[in-house]
Amino acid sequence: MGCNHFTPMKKALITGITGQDGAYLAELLLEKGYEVHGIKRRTSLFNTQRIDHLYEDPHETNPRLILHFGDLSDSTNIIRIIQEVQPDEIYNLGAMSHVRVSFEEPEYTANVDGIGTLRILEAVRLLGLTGKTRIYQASTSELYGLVQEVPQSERTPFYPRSPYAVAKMYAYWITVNYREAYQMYACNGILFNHESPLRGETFVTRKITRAVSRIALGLQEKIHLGNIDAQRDWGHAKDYVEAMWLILQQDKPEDFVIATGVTTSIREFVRLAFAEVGIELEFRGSGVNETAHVLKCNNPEYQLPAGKLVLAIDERYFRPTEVELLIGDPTKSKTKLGWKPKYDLQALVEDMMKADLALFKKDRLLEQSGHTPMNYYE
Ligand code: NDP
Ligand code: GDR
Repeated sequence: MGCNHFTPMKKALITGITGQDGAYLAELLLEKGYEVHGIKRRTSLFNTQRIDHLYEDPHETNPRLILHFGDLSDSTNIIRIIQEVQPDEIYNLGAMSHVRVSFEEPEYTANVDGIGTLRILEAVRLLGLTGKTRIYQASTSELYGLVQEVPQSERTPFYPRSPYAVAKMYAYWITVNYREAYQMYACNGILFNHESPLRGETFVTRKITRAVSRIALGLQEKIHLGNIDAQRDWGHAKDYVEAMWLILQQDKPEDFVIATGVTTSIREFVRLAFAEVGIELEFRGSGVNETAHVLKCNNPEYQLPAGKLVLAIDERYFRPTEVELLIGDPTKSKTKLGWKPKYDLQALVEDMMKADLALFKKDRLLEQSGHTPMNYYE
């Protein structure tokens, strides 16, 4: 969809544009002809690596990607940016998005993930933009928490199990409330876990694909994980940002579950990632004593001996309260939005492993030529 002289370019504002989803969504909206504004936080080091390829020099004429300094904890900043941009669509993706970390920073998480959403809604209302600006709220399958029923749909009751999920529950309901109270086009996308080569390094899938690449290349001995019995419904972030856009293009504002409908354990994800480098695993023991060892290495490029310990459990990664099983029912999004994911789990693992192997092959080259490779933290 291009734009011509007669159709003014649509403007979108993305909070969290420097994150995984923000980067894929910005790319998608630019392709669709939007002018894309993003809010980025001031940080002591650059934090725009995921969108650098989309960046246009502001000194050139009419850049279509424009970044604003801001923070979801700062109401006046949010009001000013929305007033300046006058967006047709706001995608509220900004959040302290790590469930385990939310137990360490509960108040900050409530402020940014919960009240931050209110700040966006209230800014749109106060600025008289309720008839113009459509709002997407990044809701989450974490709302389902302690299993009430499976698969989980738009009608499944919530039972949040972390400060993150409780904050997101406030955000969910305040979005519904503003829609009903002020006739705003404001919607929740209840997205199940979605991953990609751009996934943050401390989320479990990316932690695994990075570690497996490094282990295969001889840069790391083993990986430490927490609860590998947990099961997640994993999709690819590229597919999921398409759904966010579709949610804002409907006649009526509604909430949608976005999921694949397939669930897999963390243990199985580990097995699939090792299989990508030709390594078969044997799991031994159980609970905190469970370990994984090389059963067979079928790829001569990676010389790992049979029996080598490659995975151990570390209780530090356990959560005080866990979400054990997520499996989404995407029937509504399939029928009403016509949304269908292109990636299945196997294709997702392949994509992530390909990217991380390439990344760490560069690292190995650096090491072999006497340079210090990147730092690696678990
Ligand atoms: P990321 O953690 O990759 O990105 C989060 C973004 O929010 C980053 O741009 C981050 O900035 C920004 N941010 C953090 N704190 C603030 C703040 N105080 N003010 C403004 N911006 C802030 O998350 P994802 O891209 O994976 O997720 C996007 C959204 O979707 C989040 O709200 C998340 O909770 C939600 N979600 C994610 C799912 C998933 O599986 N990925 C599933 C369901 C929901 P910086 O780069 O500076 O840290
Ligand atoms: P999640 O994602 O909590 O589902 O939240 P994460 O990848 O962090 O955890 C998934 C499951 O893996 C288990 N796990 C570990 N997790 C991490 N991070 N590190 C480990 O070492 C580890 N070992 C086992 C966890 O206990 C958990 O059960 C993500 C985020 O993107 C949220 O913002 C989003 O709302 C939800 O997905 C849907």
